[in-house]
Amino acid sequence: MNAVKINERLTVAGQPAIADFPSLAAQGFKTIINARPDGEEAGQPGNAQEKSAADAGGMGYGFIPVTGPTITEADIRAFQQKMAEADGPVFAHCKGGARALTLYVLGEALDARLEQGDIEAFGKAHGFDLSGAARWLQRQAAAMPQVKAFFDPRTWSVQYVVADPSTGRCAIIDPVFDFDEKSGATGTMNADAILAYVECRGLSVEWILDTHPHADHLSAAHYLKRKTGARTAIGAKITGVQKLWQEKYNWPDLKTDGSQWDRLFEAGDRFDIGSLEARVLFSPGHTLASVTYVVGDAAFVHDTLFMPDSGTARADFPGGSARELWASIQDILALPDETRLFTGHDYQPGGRAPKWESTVGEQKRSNPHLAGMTEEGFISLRETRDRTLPMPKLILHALQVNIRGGRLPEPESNGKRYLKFPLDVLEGSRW
Ligand SMILES: N[C@@H](CCC(=O)N[C@@H](CS)C(=O)NCC(=O)O)C(=O)O
Ligand SMILES: [Fe+2]
Repeated sequence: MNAVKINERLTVAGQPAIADFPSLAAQGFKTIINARPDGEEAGQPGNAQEKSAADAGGMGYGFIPVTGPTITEADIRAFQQKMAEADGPVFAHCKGGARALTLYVLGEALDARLEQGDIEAFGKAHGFDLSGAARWLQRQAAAMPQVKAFFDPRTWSVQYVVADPSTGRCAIIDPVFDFDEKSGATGTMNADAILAYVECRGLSVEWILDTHPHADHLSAAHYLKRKTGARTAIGAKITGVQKLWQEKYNWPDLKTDGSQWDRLFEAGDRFDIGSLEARVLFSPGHTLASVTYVVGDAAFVHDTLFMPDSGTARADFPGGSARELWASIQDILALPDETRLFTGHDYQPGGRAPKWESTVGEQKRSNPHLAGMTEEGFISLRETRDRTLPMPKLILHALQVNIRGGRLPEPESNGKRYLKFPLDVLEGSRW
């Protein structure tokens, strides 16, 4: 058995024989960690025998069976935990020692005590090949989605491209279709800027996602689908919003089955962006169809939380609810503290430069609508503020386009398109 002392707390080694255990105890080892799955080779003592031999020697014992390519962060944290619990030096082994040392160095790298670039040299200095550990960290870095934001100052909206660096596949989230309500002109400046970025980065668009039917801008989902061929999607509760507005616009022919999108997401649904897995949380409150997209360590929360200095989204649109918004926000805050949160609007309080990225931890600490807040306190604050807010200037323009997946009304006989405005059907006038 080849045993190498790494430091005062850790020795890594190849497979010890059961007969070696009393001498390991005599040398002062307090815990044995076995990183080998049972049955790797004939004659291997295995978990049960090692555990009883460690017990007999008065040593602690941990069984963290791994193979090089399938190590997960849970294995690394379990190894750290066993080391932390030991009240003296630890003897960790696998078949030859490399996996045991890999578990250790990956923990050191994740906690920033060891540089990724120094790992292989560290291994060599101790006689081990740690190239697998270096590859593990590269894969882990690649699993973090790359997020590019596009801020639209006309509507204070933030649009995103979220990309998988390892495959170059991406999703576009909440793209804006430009509209000048004074002249009735439409434009694709925002959407084209996104397309130019996608092209320049050599990305391929897999999804065009909306977090909810926006009330303050037109969605560019349909335009981008025509340009890229990517699939469109939104939360499944969009059908409820379609029914609500079908009545307000008096549109008996409107299809209210969500068939204007390629996919309707249910709560908990998962989908892929290249090799990244995305999942869907229902986040009703601002609208009844709102969802959050969680991709790796990033969550696209749109109109739930804004930046910590800006509070939360309003909850007074048809189908909105301050109580539901509170519950949705709690689900978002239950994500790990370091989760990157990307909001859908920034209203630049005090004229500060636009910002859109925060973390769960920051929101918990410093969003005045949340820190130290009770559910009832939040509801009362939200409803009081909402009573002062005028309707967004584009709500009647936007909804009739957005409940049809971003499609403009069909042209009339003269080839021109016309919007429709219901009078006296929407509450919330502020004279
Ligand atoms: N002045 C903007 C207001 C837009 C608005 O109401 N934004 C919603 C999100 S779609 C919101 O939550 N606003 C929160 C607030 O104004 O406090 C407009 O007319 O477009
Ligand atoms: Fe919104």
